[in-house]
Amino acid sequence: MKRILSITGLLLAAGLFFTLGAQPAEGDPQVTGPAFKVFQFPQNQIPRIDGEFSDWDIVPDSYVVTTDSMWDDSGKWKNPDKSTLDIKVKVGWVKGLSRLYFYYEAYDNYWDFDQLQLRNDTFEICVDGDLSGGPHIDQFRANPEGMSQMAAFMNLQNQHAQNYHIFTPPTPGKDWTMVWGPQQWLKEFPWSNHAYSYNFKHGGDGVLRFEFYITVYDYANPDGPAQSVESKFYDNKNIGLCWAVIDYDGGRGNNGFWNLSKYHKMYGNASMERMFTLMPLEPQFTKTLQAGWSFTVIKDSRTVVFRDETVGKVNSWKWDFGDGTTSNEQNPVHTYEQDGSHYVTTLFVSGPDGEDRCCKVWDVNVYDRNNPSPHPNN
Ligand SMILES: [Ca+2]
Ligand SMILES: [Ca+2]
Ligand SMILES: [Ca+2]
Repeated sequence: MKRILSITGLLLAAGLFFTLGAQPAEGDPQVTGPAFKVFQFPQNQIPRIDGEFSDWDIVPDSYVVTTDSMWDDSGKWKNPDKSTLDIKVKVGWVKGLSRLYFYYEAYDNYWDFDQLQLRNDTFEICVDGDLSGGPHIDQFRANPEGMSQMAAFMNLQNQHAQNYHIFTPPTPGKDWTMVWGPQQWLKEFPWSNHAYSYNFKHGGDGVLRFEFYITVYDYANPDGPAQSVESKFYDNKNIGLCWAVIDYDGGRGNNGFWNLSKYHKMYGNASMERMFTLMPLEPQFTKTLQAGWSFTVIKDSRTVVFRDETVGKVNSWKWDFGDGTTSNEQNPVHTYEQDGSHYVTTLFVSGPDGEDRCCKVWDVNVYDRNNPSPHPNN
């Protein structure tokens, strides 16, 4: 009898593994389907985290992810039912920061937030800024025989992908989120910030609106941000991101675990997240022609490699190096005759959409310490 029970147990466990633990396979629509889009805010229009949401109006509808893209993992609901939960999410980024901004709007028929514990209506997010995939919670560690769960918690949990349980809204007096790992600094300002707006009490129905940002790490060290590596964000980068809404509606357990992934275990295995693309600026936020350039000085020389970084169509370039000489090459290499720290260097471009220029004052400094020039330009 005991043996039969254990076989049944094994079969049950195997069944659970296949329904909950299977890896996304090649050809799976979750893997091959189009990526969701992360809106790029212009640098002078990033959201202010203040509970006022007009800063999100510039995000086009094509970026909105709704309840219709989600599955209920708990088995209670076959299809999304907007009478129990209806959400709308916008995600944004801005060039120069490794932050993800979120706008979260949700209708719930029963807002459950009266307990000082994990139980709370929750927006759970998992993010994997370099798409490394793989387990990021202790119980999914690869070597359970060789490493205790607590050691795995300290050495694995939340490091290469991060999980946040965000309370929507938090029970009064409770912190806004549970960061599931030993990196509690992640939920502090300036690594994150948040603001809610709602007008209901525990047990009531209504709409909650919420904006927040998080900072994404390829490696998040428990000791703090100085020991950690922020993700690098750039146009068209694909990242891993997923969320679930755990909807408590007053009963004993939850009344739905609405997941953007088909794989329940996305909460601890980044390979089960969804793909999101950090989009370039929408055309209405870009100039058709924007001159730009960067440079590198060859060490201990007066030779400078200039790189054109103009955005837009260009027919002709003119560089003024600030020493009385010019060039019409796109990416010139120029050797200054005099050492100097006061050169004013300008790139002029023209094309079918007009003209532009980019001037840098005293940025280009050259000094050949082995062979200093007799008449430095300063
Ligand atoms: Ca705002
Ligand atoms: Ca509900
Ligand atoms: Ca609820």
